[in-house]
Amino acid sequence: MAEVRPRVWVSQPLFADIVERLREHFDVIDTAQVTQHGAAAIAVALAGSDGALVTLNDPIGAAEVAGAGRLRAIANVGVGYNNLDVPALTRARIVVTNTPDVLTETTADFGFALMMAAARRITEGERWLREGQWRQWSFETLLGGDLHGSTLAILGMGRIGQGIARRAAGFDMRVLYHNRSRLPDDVERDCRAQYVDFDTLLAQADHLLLVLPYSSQVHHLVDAAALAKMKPTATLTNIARGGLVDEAALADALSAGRLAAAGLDVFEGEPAVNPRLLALRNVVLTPHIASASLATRRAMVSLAVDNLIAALGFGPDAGRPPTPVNADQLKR
Ligand code: 8YV
Repeated sequence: MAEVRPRVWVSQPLFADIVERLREHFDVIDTAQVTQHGAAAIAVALAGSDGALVTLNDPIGAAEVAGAGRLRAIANVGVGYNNLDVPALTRARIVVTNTPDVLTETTADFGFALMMAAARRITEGERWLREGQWRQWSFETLLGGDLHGSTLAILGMGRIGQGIARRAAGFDMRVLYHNRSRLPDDVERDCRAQYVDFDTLLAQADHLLLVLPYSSQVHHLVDAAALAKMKPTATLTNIARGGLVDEAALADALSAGRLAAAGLDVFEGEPAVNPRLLALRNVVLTPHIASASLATRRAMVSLAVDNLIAALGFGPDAGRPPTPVNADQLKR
């Protein structure tokens, strides 16, 4: 009788040469085009699968896995995994993995770039020039805020936050941070960062950067009240998740001059963007590309493939995926 190979579902096109490695062990059901799968389609794809390689486009919870009796592992391509209901997947005894570390430096680079673009009005200036509005050089055109010597405020001081703090030393910035828990002294020293409470972080920020994981507990953490505590000359940059910011309150603050500028790589309803933000000049908008260098996106897929192979009991790390999310919970 022919051997029955486990089956895995790859939800999006993800570097075919890397995904190819899955075929050594599994039958692979891949996806030729970027697809916004609905809940029913995800449930059907998971129903006959032993594992899945998914991205932030693919929300998966109890309903999607209810009929997936064979499903043992979901490898998310991304460090953030708020698309997955991890408690529900853990209850269903499904291993969840993510892709930390490999994207830290690339994402920190981008956070810095976005913050600089917002503060120094780079995309606004480019648009103005392309619109043919630059008719004469003038001393007071597009005056922005400085990065060097300013106060960088980082909300969420995990790996990416620390990467941004280390970059700030080169710009002679004072670094403040707020985090669920304070970092050990040696890490604070290494990052030259000082822990402050949330309100102090808001009040003292010249440039506030959001780098914390999203969960329902921090939904709209940056709301009208938080924005009102910031300096009108400050900027806000979000490379974490759109749901952290009340976009209507942000648009109010930006249009009223109560905040100088914003840099946003993530949006609450992405890929839809709040039309009020689209209409504002003092916001730099990018389509969730903070980790999108070629090398890093390839490294993310490679790590996710390693995770899936190992989680399904194959390869050199069989049974021990390199970067599990719920290994401790599953042991209980
Ligand atoms: C990914 C991200 O591109 O890693 C994350 O959390 O937001 C991005 O780097 C995205 O998650 C792809 O699924």
